[in-house]
Amino acid sequence: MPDTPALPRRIAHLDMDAFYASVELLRYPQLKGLPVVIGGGRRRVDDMLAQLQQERPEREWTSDQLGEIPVDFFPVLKDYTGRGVITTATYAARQFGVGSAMGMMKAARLCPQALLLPVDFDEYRKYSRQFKRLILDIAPVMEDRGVDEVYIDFTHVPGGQREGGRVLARLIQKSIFDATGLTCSIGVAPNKLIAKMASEFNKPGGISIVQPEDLQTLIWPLPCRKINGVGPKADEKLQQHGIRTIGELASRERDWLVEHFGKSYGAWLHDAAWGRDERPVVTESAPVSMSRETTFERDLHAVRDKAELGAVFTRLCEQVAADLQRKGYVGKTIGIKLRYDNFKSVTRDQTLAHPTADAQAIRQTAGQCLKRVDLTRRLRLLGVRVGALVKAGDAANREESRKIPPGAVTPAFAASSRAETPQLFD
Ligand code: TTP
Ligand code: MG
Ligand code: MG
Repeated sequence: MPDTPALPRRIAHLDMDAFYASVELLRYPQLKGLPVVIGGGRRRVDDMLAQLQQERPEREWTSDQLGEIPVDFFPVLKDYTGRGVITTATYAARQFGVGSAMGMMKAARLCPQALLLPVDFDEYRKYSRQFKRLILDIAPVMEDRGVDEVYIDFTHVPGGQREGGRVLARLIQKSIFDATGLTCSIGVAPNKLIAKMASEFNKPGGISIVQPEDLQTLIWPLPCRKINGVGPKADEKLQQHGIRTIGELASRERDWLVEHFGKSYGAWLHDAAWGRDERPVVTESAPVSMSRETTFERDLHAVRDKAELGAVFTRLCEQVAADLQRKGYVGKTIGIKLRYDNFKSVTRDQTLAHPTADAQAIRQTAGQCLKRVDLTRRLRLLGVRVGALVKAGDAANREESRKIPPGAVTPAFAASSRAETPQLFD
């Protein structure tokens, strides 16, 4: 008997559609189809109801009537002033050119009538956990890639090979929609790299199947930037060499790419352009962030207890850095958390251009965050957090780690951190 041939690898990438906005529309179905953007403060539903009660006292407003709130009660983008940034926008708003990471004032010029809703991370995390649980019930080999996306290994799942994965993808979409009312898009391909690109092909609500023989027709026409791991810097450099599409990248000799982009990144670019990627789907859920915090024996004051606070702060940064290095992660969102003597907490974060696990770099950025909080009150707790983690050796991260070796502090960094340290708690 000949051996049964091994099944071809079928890897899915699933990404929720307009995730934060779609979760908001579950509580405010009256906004369906309208341009809506999510951003600005973290106003709570309770505050909104209180305001509603004040402005429209003719009836009682409770949290189970959110769907009855008149559309004209919601704030619109044109009335917004400030420096807030949009986290995401509904597809109706995207038609006006509005999207993630855009400043809200700019978005207001493009789509003044868009409704503006505050972010509610707890709610998004709740739905995030729910849709991932639903997937795991159907396909057990799943890799968590953040709040709204996962990779799923379809290879050995019943139905996972049928129509290239379309049958299973449809089942997962239906299961998520029936349980939550949320839609997602799925790409199924021979590996993660292509699956990630494919999930974007038919957003929202799409399924895209890519077979190895589709490389030339479906992948090569795309701009290099669509490769997860080609950032703006690498893309700019590729363009300087006249390489715009993945096909143009594929036509370059591997040696040429190595010569111009370094041994590791150059070789990786070549493999990526030829659709080669052997990374497994890793089920162990990767941490999203790592943090250290400490509650003081007695409440400390930023000026009077400056030395003590400064030392604690540095130690927390060193501990987080050590945690990251031990577990092999780097992260680029550096955050702080304070709790005041009145038990009110505040957090601030700042995102670096490159992920790091370096204590000094963390200390420097966390210090910047500290400048953005009120330090006149006494503090009872201080915490430092590094988020947006990626594995230190990930392909997606190679470009950065090549430019900034782990642990290295650029001269600019070192100089500014020297200048800033003494003023931190002033
Ligand atoms: P994405 O999956 O990139 O975007 P999306 O789900 O809103 O829309 P799409 O249909 O194109 O997938 O990001 C998931 C969530 O992460 C998004 O809803 C909000 C948040 N986010 C930010 O807060 N800032 C950002 O710059 C981006 C890109 C996303
Ligand atoms: Mg999404
Ligand atoms: Mg996503």
